[in-house]
Amino acid sequence: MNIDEIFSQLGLNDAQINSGTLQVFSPIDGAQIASVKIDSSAEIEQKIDNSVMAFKQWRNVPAPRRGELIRLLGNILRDKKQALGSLVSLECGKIYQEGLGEVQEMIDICDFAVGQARQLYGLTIASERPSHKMREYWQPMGPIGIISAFNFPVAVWSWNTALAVVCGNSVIWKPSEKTPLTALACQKIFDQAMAEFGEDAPANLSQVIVGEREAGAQMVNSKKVPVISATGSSAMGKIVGTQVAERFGRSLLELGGNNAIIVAPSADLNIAFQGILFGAVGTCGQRCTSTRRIFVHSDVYDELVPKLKRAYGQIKIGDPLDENVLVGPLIDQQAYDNMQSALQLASENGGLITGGERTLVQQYRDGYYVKPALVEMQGSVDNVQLETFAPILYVFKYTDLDEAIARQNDVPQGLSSAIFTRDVLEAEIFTSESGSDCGIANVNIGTSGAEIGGAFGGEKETGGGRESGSDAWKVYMRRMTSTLNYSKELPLAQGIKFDFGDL
Ligand code: UN1
Repeated sequence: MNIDEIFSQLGLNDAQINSGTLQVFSPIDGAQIASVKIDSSAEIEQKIDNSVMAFKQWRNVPAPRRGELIRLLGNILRDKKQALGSLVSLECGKIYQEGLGEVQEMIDICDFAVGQARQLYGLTIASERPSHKMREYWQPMGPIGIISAFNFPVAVWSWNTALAVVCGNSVIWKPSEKTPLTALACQKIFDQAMAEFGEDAPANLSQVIVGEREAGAQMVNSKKVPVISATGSSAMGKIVGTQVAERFGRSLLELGGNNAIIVAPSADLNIAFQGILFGAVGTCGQRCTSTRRIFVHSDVYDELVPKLKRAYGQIKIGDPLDENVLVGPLIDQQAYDNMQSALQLASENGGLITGGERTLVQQYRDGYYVKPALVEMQGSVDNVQLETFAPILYVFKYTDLDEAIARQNDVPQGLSSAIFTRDVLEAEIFTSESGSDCGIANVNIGTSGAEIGGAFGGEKETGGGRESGSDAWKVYMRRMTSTLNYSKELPLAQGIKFDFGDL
């Protein structure tokens, strides 16, 4: 599918993609593929007001009917999977298979949310008073602000939107300034679902704000937006979380990871090898769940690590739309520079580096293709604290499981983690209270590629938020506790007597 076909299948017309000042480049070759209009501050304010209006209407539509809109959205995504998957590849550089996978995550969360629309359950609670009932209601919150990153330019929006919408909220989305085209395409798809749905869907139920950091900040600081869901770096999340807290808003933060895999002596090394490779080099190391560190037991180190090094030397790097390619480009030069600085530091600290250099320079002068780097850390450095958003895998040796778990946990971030072991005791320890401290702790599965059915997110500087599956829907709703008296008396809780006598 060529670029014009992609745009036309996704309904992106010339006026939308060639009429603004925000230039959009494809990381494939650095060529400009569009220039889109940036929203002014007044336009953003208007969109926020529109969202409040849409919310006031939408909250009254019964939840199962709201689910119908998301069912339609999922169906259109099924139809447009190839086109949207291609645009994801074109705009953020991930390989086509992963672009398709990302759209599949959107479809999956839509299916999940449709079911959820009939399950917004609250508890009924036994009252301590006679002839009283206590129950919980879950009510919608209002406009939900979504800030997303370039690396999952569409799935993260859908995790938030599918649930927020069935919960009765409106949404406003500020995508990464590096990937506005996929956002505009999603808006088109959403509009199509709205048109098929009928008149009870209010205008502006979902809107996109195009802009840079200040555009997001305006939404973050608006009291009209009660929930902000932000995905990106820990540095960004610290600012967003603080600003939202200052106005007593609610934030859902999904920030950096520094994810590790432990390879135990009993591991099936064949699947460990595959899990490590996918986690470390997949998406060119630009997932928040990418594998950044491995702790390999000394008994299996000499079998596994040389095999990984050989694979690193052979991995097919190139145009992400070529189906033989496994590793596409980094997003931009900045990402490349950051990678080189991290490797420089690793080398100064005695790290033994395989790969890491730029490649395909002749072919793509403005595309930043790199050989994934594997760094064997020896000597005194027994951990790496910083997340670099690039394919760098730090390899460490260990001998004692408790010590490996302690090192795995001893970083500021707490997103994803994994152990490869066939020893059931080790597996249980890893997922116990004294095991991994991350939001995700897998056994015989790598750190990346989570399914949408589980709650997704992590602890510490990862921000503590959970989105997508399980009961993550609750973050988009407020809990109302209601006690109802069906007697002719007014007994007080805690047995308090408050006798007025005869007045
Ligand atoms: C992200 O990188 O921001 O678990 C999200 C995964 C994907 C989501 C990653 N399902 O790798």
